[in-house]
Amino acid sequence: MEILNTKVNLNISTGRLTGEEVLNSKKFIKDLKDVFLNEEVRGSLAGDELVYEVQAYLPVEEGKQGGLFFGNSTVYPGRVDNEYYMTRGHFHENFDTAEYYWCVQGEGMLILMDEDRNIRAEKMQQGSLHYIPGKVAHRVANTGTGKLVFNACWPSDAGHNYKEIDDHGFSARLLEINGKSALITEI
Ligand code: PAN
Ligand code: ZN
Repeated sequence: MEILNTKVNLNISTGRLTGEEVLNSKKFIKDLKDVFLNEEVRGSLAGDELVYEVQAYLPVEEGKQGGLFFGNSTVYPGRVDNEYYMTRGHFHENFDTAEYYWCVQGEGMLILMDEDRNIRAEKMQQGSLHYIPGKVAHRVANTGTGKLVFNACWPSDAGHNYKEIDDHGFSARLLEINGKSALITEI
């Protein structure tokens, strides 16, 4: 019997993945054109400011049925005008595929929008577990002062449909109003 070390390791305190097969991607202010409500303010911010980064472990080919992918996302604290730094958000390409998110560190909000554009949000804090059903778009905003870290697990045939959100956005935005976060229907 062969006993092997795993190729990838997860630091369960920090949520960070290590290993040669881990993919890394970063989203800077300059990459997020038209994502935030105030595009003028976004354009005036330093383009190389990091908004979020994602580590991913894809042990099987993307699109393959039956596999699972694992991710670690970090959303940095900050705002564009009064809108919190957040992920672009997406539906899954394979529409009816679900996903788990769980929060490792920080404070934030998971914004969920169903196919009829109904919105709800779930508070994220260390240990919060979020089941994202199929057919539901998902986006994460950092409402805290430190980084927000969450891990995720999703099916390898889920895929990402960003176009729908690029074209129509979410029907509500998480804004800071009088020092408090509020989910505001598109203004
Ligand atoms: C996550 C997200 C990650 C970044 O791994 O892809 O948090 O968000 P965007 O993909 O919306 O930029 C996930 O939901 N995977 O399916
Ligand atoms: Zn997803």
